[in-house]
Amino acid sequence: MADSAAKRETDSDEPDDLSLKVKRPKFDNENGRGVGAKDSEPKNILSGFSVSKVLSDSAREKNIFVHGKLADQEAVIILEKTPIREDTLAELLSGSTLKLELKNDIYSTYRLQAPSHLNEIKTTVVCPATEKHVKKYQRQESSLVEETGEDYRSITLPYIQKQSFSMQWVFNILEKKAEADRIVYEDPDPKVGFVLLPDFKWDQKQVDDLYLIAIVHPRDIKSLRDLTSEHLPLLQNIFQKGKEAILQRYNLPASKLRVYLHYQPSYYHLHIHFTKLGYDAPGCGVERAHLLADVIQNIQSDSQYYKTRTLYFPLRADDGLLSKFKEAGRL
Ligand code: M7G
Repeated sequence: MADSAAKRETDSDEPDDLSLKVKRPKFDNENGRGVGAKDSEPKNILSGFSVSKVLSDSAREKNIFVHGKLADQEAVIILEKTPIREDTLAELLSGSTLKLELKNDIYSTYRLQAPSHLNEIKTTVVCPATEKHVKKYQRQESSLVEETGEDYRSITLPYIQKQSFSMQWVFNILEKKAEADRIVYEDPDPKVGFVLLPDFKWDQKQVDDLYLIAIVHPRDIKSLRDLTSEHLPLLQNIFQKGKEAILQRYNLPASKLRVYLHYQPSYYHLHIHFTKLGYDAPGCGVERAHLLADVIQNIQSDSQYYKTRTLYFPLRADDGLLSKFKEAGRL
């Protein structure tokens, strides 16, 4: 089993020290479909982006999701301000320019202009984006759906077989055609193996918002609904080795991790989310996240647990699956 990437990068015992050694992310090539990664882009491909609509934004999370066109293709871009890192504080304070805004008694506010390398915006580009991508990022009301095992077979399964997102990016990772240099750990076994790597939501600059995903090697498991006791060795392997690899690489013990599956996921190829406990990761709420530890126990007590149980999950107002539940009189 390959665990070449899962080795300690420093001998320090301090998680924060280790986080500073985490490798920098790299972007894929310009049209977003490429499989290579480069340290720097030769030109700013976003200078030609024309905005059609802001899909959502958040002053608190300091991000914005924008739909538009990039070289005549539909695109979604996500811009997000990144956390201020303790290890850059000294440089930030000494290397910036400071403009006074107001002074009143003991209080003063300033605008601090940081050196450009400390003032980056994490940018994600989806291009060409499908209508489904645009909907995924559009801020919308959600409704909680109640899905019995029978609903899954008669409503959800036929829908996801026709409508789900392309899984090309997943296959590129499994086949080392993309993001190969980002792999933290791999067990190549075709039955119980998986690839563990940083989720593209994580910029890897600090462990505070650590977010990795484990993508399974078997290609026939769509989601939680497919899991039975046959998959226990796979799930236990991911749980055990994923936690070990994260301890080795990021010095973060299992007790600081939230390890879970989404139901419904966006991508119907089984994958497990590893996020840092305390980080309010998108989609970690009880209406969508199922702890891997619970999943394993539930299957141990009943192999058919996830085939038969009623599962609850939120669907956005314009999700086609919600219409199917309405048409079937289930909402
Ligand atoms: P999900 O539960 O299917 O859907 O998780 P969600 O996106 O609604 O949470 C898929 C996970 O894969 C998410 O956490 C995504 O951020 C992540 N992800 C998606 N894509 C397209 C990529 C990618 O190309 N590379 C990496 N590393 N992660 C991705």
